[in-house]
Amino acid sequence: MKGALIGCGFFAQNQLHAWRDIDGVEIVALCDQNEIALNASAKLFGIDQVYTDAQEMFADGGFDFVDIATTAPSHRTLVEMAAKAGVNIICQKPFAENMDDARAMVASADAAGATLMVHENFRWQSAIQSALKVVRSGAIGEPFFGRVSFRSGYDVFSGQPYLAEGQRFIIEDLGIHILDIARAFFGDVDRIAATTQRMNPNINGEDVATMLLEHHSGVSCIVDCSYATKRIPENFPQSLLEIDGSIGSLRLDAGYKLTVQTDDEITVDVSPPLLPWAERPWHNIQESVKIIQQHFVNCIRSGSQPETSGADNLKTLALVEAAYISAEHGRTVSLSEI
Ligand code: NAD
Ligand code: 89V
Repeated sequence: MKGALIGCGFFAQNQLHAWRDIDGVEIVALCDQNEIALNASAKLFGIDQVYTDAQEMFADGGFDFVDIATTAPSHRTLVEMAAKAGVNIICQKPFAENMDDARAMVASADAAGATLMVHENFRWQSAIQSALKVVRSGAIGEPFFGRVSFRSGYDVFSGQPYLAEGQRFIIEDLGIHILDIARAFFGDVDRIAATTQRMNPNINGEDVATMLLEHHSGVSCIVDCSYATKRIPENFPQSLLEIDGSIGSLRLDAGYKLTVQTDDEITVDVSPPLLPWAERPWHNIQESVKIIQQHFVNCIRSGSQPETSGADNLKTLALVEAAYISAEHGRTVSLSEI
């Protein structure tokens, strides 16, 4: 399977490493408007076919899928270009800047018969997958309460300076992952209420968000995110879980400790492996990149829909929109409004 990648920036390096690890896949073309970034990645990964214009890359073709690793403002144009070229698509989160764009992108891939998956990787982290396996097995019974929590003081702005610039920050960039984890455990959401705060005076958007989700399944779930939390040890980038079920409970605590409590209590270490190209503390995210990309390849090979397909991700993106509306207007928002 041959692929092309657009956007050779900060995070794409992980994606390029992970593609190299996946059997039967080769990235044959690279594109970036920034020639310095383009040439650096081409040299590091030994890729000869390079473009500063995505249109030219699609016109030349020679690949079965495209990996879109640019930031959100370019996603709609690039996804529609890829659909027109008839290739399968994996696109980074946030999938789109608004729901209209996101719906149009899903429709364009559907019309072309192309697989469209969103690189929404947090639910694919191995510690989260271990917890999902326990809950889906019924070991704690029917869940009725959840908390998915991400609280950190890590400086994300030095690697990703654009995160300090937007009017929106933590829900759109990080909360989107945490909301998606809540969906993976408890399914679709009927209503959401959210508050936001900005603690860091040097950024434009909110860096704290506290959300209450009412799932269609009846589960109440708190999703809380902060990049203003000073704590030792620093937990970046771990998502922590607390889930209460009818016959037991589950916790994923800091340090990747997974505890399942029924009549007995069992704690296991679900630390992610440190891949040869990975670096702490990012290794948790880096490993999930390989897992999600492998899932994309498996789905294309078997003709099945990815779990985090474009269509599925509309529901995660709708939660982001609803959370901002809720925080702005101080009211509970029904997802049917979005
Ligand atoms: P970045 O700014 O470092 O890199 C983006 C690159 O895309 C830049 O080199 C830019 O020149 C290029 N680009 C932009 N528009 C283009 C176009 N139309 N054609 C060709 N090249 C174009 O950004 P980043 O930090 O690598 O983030 C990229 C995406 O990855 C974002 O959507 C971000 O939210 C996401 N991200 C995801 C995770 C995760 O865990 N899933 C982590 C970090 C970042
Ligand atoms: O995953 C992300 O999108 C990153 C980070 C973990 C730093 O928030 O931007």
